[in-house]
Amino acid sequence: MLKPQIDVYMACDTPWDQAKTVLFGAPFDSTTSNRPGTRFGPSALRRESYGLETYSPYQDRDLADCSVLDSGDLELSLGSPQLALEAIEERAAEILEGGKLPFLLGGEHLVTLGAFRAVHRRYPDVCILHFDAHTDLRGYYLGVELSHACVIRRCWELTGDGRIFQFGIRSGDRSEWLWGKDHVSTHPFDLGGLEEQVKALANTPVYFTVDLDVLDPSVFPGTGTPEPGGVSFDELRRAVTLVCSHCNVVGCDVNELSPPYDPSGVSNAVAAKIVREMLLALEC
Ligand SMILES: [Mn+2]
Repeated sequence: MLKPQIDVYMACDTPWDQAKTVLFGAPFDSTTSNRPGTRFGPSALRRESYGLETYSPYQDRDLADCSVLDSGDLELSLGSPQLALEAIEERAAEILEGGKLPFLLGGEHLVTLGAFRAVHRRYPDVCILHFDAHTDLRGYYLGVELSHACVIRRCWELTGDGRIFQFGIRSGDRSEWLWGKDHVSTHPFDLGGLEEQVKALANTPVYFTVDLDVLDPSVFPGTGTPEPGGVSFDELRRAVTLVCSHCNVVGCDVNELSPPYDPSGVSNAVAAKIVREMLLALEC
């Protein structure tokens, strides 16, 4: 069920029939292990978007010329990851059935699994490009399978080996790194190797998941599990633009903005601007 809509991301008010890309929020943070608060991410990001321009001088494109609908936030069962994921999957499937691109705003990273299930059903050969500080490859975390720390492992159960490409990773349990060597492709510490990977995926549908904690915490402190040693804003901006303009992106998400941990509000602006650059690059 969608909540009554109050705000939309700037200029993203295209009617459903004409929309090519549909934003939807999943304000869910129930499995967050360190610092909760990402449930406030989608609304903070929308509000902050009004402090930005719709025009991007980087891409010489304007959101006012794009066909994006912000369809609001899902009303999710915060006590049940299973039910929350089902609701996210159902919404992503509706958007795909309408011939549109689902663009999910988290929430903690577990929300990716809901959207990815729907995308994978429609595109069984889909690959994942995954930007993150963390591997998220645990089999279980604190005794549960449905955890933000396990989300990419759950996605791998759908894709199988050789279809997940991680970038910026600089944290994980030793067992996750060892397991990952045999099953996924992990580019540690930064976004090096992305251009080659994008070229290699030219004819493949791609699900693109951006955990904003791939950024250095000095740029982006507003997140649940900050991990020093991350990339700069401009490195991430260039990378998301490359992926969104050159890959066949069939679903994407931006997650892990947790506004309470950045009283300056700058993290909200960082997230809103990354979303703007992604939307503009996807539409071209
Ligand atoms: Mn992370």
